[in-house]
Amino acid sequence: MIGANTLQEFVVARQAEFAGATGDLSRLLTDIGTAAKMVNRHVNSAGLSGILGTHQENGQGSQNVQGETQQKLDVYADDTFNRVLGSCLKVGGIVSEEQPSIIHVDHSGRGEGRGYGKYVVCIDPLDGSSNVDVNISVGTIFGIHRRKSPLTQPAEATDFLQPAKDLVAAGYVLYGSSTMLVYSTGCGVNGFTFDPSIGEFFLSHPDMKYPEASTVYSINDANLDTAVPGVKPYVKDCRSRGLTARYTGALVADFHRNLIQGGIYMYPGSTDKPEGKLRMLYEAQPLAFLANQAGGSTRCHLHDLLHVTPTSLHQRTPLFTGHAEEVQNLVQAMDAQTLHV
Ligand code: AFP
Repeated sequence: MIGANTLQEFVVARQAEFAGATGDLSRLLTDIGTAAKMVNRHVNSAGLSGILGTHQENGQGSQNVQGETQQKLDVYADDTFNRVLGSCLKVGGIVSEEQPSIIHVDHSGRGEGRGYGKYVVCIDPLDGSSNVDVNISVGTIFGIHRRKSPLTQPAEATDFLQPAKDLVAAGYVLYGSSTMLVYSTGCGVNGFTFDPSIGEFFLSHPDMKYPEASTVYSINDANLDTAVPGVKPYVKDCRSRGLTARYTGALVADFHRNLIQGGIYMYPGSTDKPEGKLRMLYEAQPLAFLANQAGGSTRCHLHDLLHVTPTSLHQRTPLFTGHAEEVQNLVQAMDAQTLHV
């Protein structure tokens, strides 16, 4: 793809490969790139700009709909993505980790024929935000569905509650030692690195695929004893095969490393939390879509997560994602335990 070096050039060049493409999705993807640059600027200067720490409301720490303490940067990232996506004419609704219900985006006051956009976006604006205060990587995760409900009406929950296999695009931004935007529209996975001196994302990781062999497994070791049967013996097996453990506590960072180095990410259900911790719509589904496009696979417990239809907006799910062979090894270990129960 000669000449298609910036994110915007690449998105537009790829659009030309789809007969009948209108450019609407391209516009939306480049808007996500713009919002990512704004959040990136704040994340990178957080220690200097007084934006570290928890968000306060009426002198008290605020919590999001999940009951988690909100960081100042959570609130900034949420506001920024909602503002940018809300002004994109292609967006008809947003579901954010930080908001209790659907944010309806109505463009009817903005000119004739404009109502509600044809795409809905599921977003975790700042994943792993508890890492911010200790200067470790954080990320943004997004998934985009085409609406099913009429465009003359506000988006409905069913527009968001679609299986991951039906996403039209998904991706993440990793605010790390460098900032990267990685996305897929279902024709492979491509990664772009932000050059702060120019203010652009440039194609740096074309056609990302899991390597042949895995070297890493990622799990919160503190949860191992309570994890569903099969996970602990599988981790023991990983150790005996020489895989090394890596876990940052930011899903985007762990997923990205495992995609590049080969590995598996696990956040299982446990005896006290059978659904685990991670959110289906704006964490698990977009990453499952990307893993599949990169030759990997994803399970929520024993089911292929790509085919699961969510039932609620803030649903949680166990998540096992990464190198297809490792996911298969894990499934076999879980199967074996289930058979012995
Ligand atoms: P926060 O955004 O609240 O920090 O949660 C991050 C996260 O959802 C995901 O990015 C991590 O993989 C996971 O939680 C880490 O959870 P544990 O701290 O329970 O391991």
